[in-house]
Amino acid sequence: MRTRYFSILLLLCLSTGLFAQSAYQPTEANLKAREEFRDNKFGIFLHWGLYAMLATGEWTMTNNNLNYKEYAKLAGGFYPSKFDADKWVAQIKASGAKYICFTSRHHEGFSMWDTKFSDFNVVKDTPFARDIVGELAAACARQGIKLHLYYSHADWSREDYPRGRTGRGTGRPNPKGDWASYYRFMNNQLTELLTNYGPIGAIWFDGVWDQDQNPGFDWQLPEQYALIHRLQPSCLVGNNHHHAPNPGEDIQIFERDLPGENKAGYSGQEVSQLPLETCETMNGMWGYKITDQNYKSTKTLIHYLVRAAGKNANLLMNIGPQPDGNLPETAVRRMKEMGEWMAVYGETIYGTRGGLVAPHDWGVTTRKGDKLYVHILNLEDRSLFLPLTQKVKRASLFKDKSPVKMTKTKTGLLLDFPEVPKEIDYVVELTLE
Ligand code: H79
Repeated sequence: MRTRYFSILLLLCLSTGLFAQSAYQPTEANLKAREEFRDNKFGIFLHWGLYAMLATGEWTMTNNNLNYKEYAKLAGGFYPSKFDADKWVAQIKASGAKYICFTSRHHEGFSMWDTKFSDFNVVKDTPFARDIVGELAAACARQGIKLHLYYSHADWSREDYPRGRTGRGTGRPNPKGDWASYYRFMNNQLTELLTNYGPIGAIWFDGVWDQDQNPGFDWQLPEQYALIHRLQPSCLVGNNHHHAPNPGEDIQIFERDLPGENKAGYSGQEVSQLPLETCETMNGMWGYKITDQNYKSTKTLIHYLVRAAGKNANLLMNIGPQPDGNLPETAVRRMKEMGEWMAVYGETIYGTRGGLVAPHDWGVTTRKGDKLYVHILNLEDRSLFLPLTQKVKRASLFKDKSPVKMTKTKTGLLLDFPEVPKEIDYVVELTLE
């Protein structure tokens, strides 16, 4: 009996010891990068790979059960003659975005950089033979914008990737795969990405959900995250697994919903204290879809950005570049218009944190220093009551600093406007005591 207790005790000590050893402590550099990430507020997501050529989105391979050997032949025709990384970066910067998140390798398994660890890549396997991640990284560095890299955990082309919920009809033999080989492959690739392309702002994982129904499957994430942090301590790790964050992750990602909302169905998870980011498509698809011209209006896009900021989250807005290498014209126009708005109102977004008043249908608040910005997005009245108990020194219209009438009540503050707010975002600036 005694020996049994002893061994249980020993086991407990061992396991807590192991746990303590692997517990993630973000470095100073990482914590600083997290705050910069929060300050940046707005990024542009780019989904680009061979799927652009099929022009039906990035899930075509699995949705149409395309054979992986046939699919690989697309590479031989990949020649995006108009691709100009500097032009992309300039067009993206015009939106006011402070970072770009680029798909280095999506679920199709094609690598968009010069990788030694798979020939199924843009340099070795296409007539284009240019390192797209490399050109983009150089352009980002030249123009002073951060580069984040999306990296898929799931892979529909590799024979060593264990079969998951998706990509089941792509003809790969051996459903079991070879996990050790695949894990090594991913870590080798991540090492390349974090060694050869300068500072990478974040690694943005996606696809863990593919093994959700394989009981006991272990992605060995802590070691992979530790590798990333060892190579670049300030590189933020995010994972779009649709669950609450795991140890080792630096940001929490939401897909197609603002934190705390779950209209799309991927976001029932709790909202953590980590920096938050929500990604959304500018039309309806991530990868280029030729029939989808249903772009959100500039007003809707700005509202999404403002509502994200009000919830203390960043917006990562997606564009699917065309197979010819250009960004779609409508997307470029939307970015320009967002940028024109940000040039005026950026002060009320960048560097702010979610404000003191909870988000409402009428809008949100953001806060920076002694300023509380009231973003009125949807109001049919000439007045607005804020349940705000902090003392307010002054209320003015952000755009021209003209005074806004305010009346203190027992439970808050009543603002009166000369007219019903009609603008995209009617911003009232409150100066707090
Ligand atoms: O890269 C973009 C998309 O290709 C990828 N993530 C964004 C950023 C993505 N596409 N769809 N989804 C994610 C939704 C995932 C749906 C899921 Fe499922 C529901 C994953 C698990 C449950 C689909 C249905 C896959 C398995 C069942």
